[in-house]
Amino acid sequence: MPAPTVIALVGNPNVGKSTIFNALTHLRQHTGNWPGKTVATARGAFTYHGREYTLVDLPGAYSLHPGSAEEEVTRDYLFSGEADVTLVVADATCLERNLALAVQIAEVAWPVVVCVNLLDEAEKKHITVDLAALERELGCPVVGAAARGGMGLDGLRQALEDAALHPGSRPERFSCAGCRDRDQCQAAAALARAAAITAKAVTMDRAAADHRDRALDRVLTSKATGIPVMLALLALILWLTMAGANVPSELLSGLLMGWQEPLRGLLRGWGAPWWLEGALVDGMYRTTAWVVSVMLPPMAIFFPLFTLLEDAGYLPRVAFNLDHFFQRAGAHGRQSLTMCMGLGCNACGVMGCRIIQSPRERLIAILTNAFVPCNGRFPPPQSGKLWGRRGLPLFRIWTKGIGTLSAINKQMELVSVPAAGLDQHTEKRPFFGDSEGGVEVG
Ligand SMILES: Nc1nc2c(ncn2[C@@H]2O[C@H](COP(=O)(O)OP(=O)(O)OP(=O)(O)O)[C@@H](O)[C@H]2O)c(=O)[nH]1
Ligand SMILES: [Mg+2]
Repeated sequence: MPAPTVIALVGNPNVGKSTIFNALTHLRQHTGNWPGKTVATARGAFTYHGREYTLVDLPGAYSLHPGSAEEEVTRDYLFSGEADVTLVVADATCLERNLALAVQIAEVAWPVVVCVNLLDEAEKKHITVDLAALERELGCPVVGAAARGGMGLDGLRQALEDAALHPGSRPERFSCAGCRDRDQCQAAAALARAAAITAKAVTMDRAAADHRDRALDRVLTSKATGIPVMLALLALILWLTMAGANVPSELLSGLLMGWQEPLRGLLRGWGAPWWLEGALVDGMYRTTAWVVSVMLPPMAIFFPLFTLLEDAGYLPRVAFNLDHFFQRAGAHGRQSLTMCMGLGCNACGVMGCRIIQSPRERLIAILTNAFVPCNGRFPPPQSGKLWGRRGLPLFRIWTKGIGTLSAINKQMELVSVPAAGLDQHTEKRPFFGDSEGGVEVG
């Protein structure tokens, strides 16, 4: 049996690589509406026309000259030469920036297939992509897709098979032998080429395309309304999590605690000694029942609500709104998101710190996440009040957490690892920018 054909899945962040990976392999890689979710390679397999394929989902990259650890992972994998075919996923709504990477990749890897994803979003933004013109200009197969709805996936499988069986010849390579800074020269040439190709293959009604996004961004990220809207939204989520969880918490607690005596009776009936009964019922069972009834309902409310905000593309706006304040404490705006996650569960909050690129700021976020009270440390569920007698300790823990964050950050300033600004986002529905748009903080 021949070895599986290895396909590398590359592209800018948040263009739908993992969505395509999941659709082809039927696995469940994390997808979400912000850049930088995939931080390490993931592998999956699928079969098409009896041939086996291994798909490698790589972290998003803007260029082959890495500016972050994730880009390094992608670059190193591509240069390892393991992949037989490279699938470049591009966002149809901001093709120019995406093509710059595709052009660079075609220089170092072959055969290449380009998948222009998010055609549904492009249509909504009155952007038309001429796939045939793109194919002509790039010199490699180009497939259109809207992967979330499953559109174009059959064509993609076929194009991958064709590329694996008949790689064709690589287009002429760009030469910059005489240049002093080869990397910069290649990057500039790729950008110029991408701009020229986009001009030939993409038509857009810019005013219509930007109207809704700009209007939303004016409300959600402006100085006057951005912070109040954000505070109101986060307060609502917190209130729903704490007050709303009381009802299922009490129900669960009543149900699970009610099983204690029957369980005790069962053990006594079997003649279990008193110490075993105590260890099993008063120790293991009661603790588990307590933890489940206290922690499960808030988590079951908080995480879906947070996911809704994520899928709506609102979370990067929160990071953007708070970046200025966090920078004053020597931290990164994205830390606000990991601190929010910490409210649900500190373990998830710490794991989420992977989204912060700078090692120094990531370390700060990890060390200080424990000062955000997770729902296990919230006031007892019966209170349901944030600011009541029982709510006061929560507020105190919070303020202490923020105080400690500043203090630790001051110490961390001694660690001379450069900090990184927020990168440019391209969130999908309901608002996401194009190559000139999006949220950018230097
Ligand atoms: N409307 C629409 N949304 C899509 C499509 N493909 C992916 N998405 C959404 O785009 C967002 C990003 O998708 P991912 O698959 O996580 O993107 P990625 O390229 O793996 O992102 P990183 O791992 O961060 O680089 C998610 O919210 C997806 O649901 C599509 O064809 N149409
Ligand atoms: Mg991904």
